[in-house]
Amino acid sequence: MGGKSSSRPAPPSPLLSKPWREINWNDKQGTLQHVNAIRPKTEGQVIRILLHGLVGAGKSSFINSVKSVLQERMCLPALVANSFGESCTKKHTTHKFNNGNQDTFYHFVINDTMGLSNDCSRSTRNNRVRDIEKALKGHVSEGYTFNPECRISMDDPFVNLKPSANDKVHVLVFVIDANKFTPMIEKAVETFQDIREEAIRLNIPQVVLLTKIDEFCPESQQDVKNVYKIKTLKEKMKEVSARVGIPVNCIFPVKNYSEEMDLNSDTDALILSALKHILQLGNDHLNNHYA
Ligand SMILES: Nc1nc2c(ncn2[C@@H]2O[C@H](COP(=O)(O)OP(=O)(O)O)[C@@H](O)[C@H]2O)c(=O)[nH]1
Ligand SMILES: [Mg+2]
Repeated sequence: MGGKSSSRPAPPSPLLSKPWREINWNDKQGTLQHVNAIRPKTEGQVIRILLHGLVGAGKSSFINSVKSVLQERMCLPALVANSFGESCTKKHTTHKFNNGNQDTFYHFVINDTMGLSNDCSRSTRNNRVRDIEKALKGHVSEGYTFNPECRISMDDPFVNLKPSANDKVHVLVFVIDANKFTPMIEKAVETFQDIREEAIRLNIPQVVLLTKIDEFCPESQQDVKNVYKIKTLKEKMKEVSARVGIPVNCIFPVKNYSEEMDLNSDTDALILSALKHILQLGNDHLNNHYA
C-alpha cells in the first residue's frame, strides 16, 4: 500500500490450472435424477427452503432459474424486481416445482422473503429478523402480507400457531450479490448474523448463494465452466465465509437466468449443483430431527 515501487503492476489474476470443486457439467439428466431422489422419508413431507437477502440480490431470479432448469424451458420472470430495486415480494408465497410432465412435483418448496434495502432503519431490520424467525418455525401461513413497518403479530389470522414439520423451514439460504459484498453492507451482514443465531438455535442448516458471478468475473461470463478456477471468486467466497460465518463448503456461486431466451447447459449445471447441495442439507436436517 502507498510507497514508491519500481516493480511493474501485477498481471491480471490467472485462472487456476485445475478447478477446486468438481461439477458434473455434461450429465443434466443424471443430476436431475439425483435431485429427484433427494426426498424425505415421510410420505407427503417436503423440504422447505427459505431465501433471505437484500433487495435485488437475485432471490426471485433464483426461483425462476430453478423452475426453468427443472421444466427444461425458460419460465417467465414474473417476480423479478424492477429497475428501482424495489422488493416485489410482500406476500408469503410457497413456490412448488413440477418436472417436465407437469403433474408430478419435486419434493421441495421455496419461500422467498421480503428483501431489505441496505439503508433501512434499525427497527425495520429488527422487524424483519423477528418475522424470519417466525417463518423458520413455520408460523407464517401462505398469503401473509409482510409489512415493512411492523413485525408479525401472533394474533394475526395468517399466523399458524401449531406448525407441522411440513410448515417449518429445513434449510436457510442467504442470497448475496457477489458484486455488492463490500464493507458497505455491514448492516445487512449484522442482520444475517441475527437470523443465523435463530437458525443455529433451531439446528437449521444455512448456506449462501453467491449470485451474479457473470458480472463479478468476466472469466465466468466467457465460460461458466471456469467458475471454480477463478482466483478472485475463491477469495470472495472466503471473505463472505469469514464475515457471515458460513463455511466455504456451504457457499455456492451461481449465475441466474436474467436476460436469456434459451437455457444453457453450463448455467443449468451450476444451478442444479447448488440446488442438490441445498436439498441434501435440508433432507439431512429432516432425517435428524423429524424421523
Ligand atoms: N447478470 C445477472 N443478473 C442477475 C442475476 N440474478 C439476478 N439478476 C438481475 O438482478 C436484478 C434483481 O434480481 P431479483 O431476482 O429481482 O432480486 P430479488 O430482489 O433478490 O428478488 C434483476 O434485474 C435480475 O435480472 C445473475 O446471476 N446475473
Ligand atoms: Mg424478489
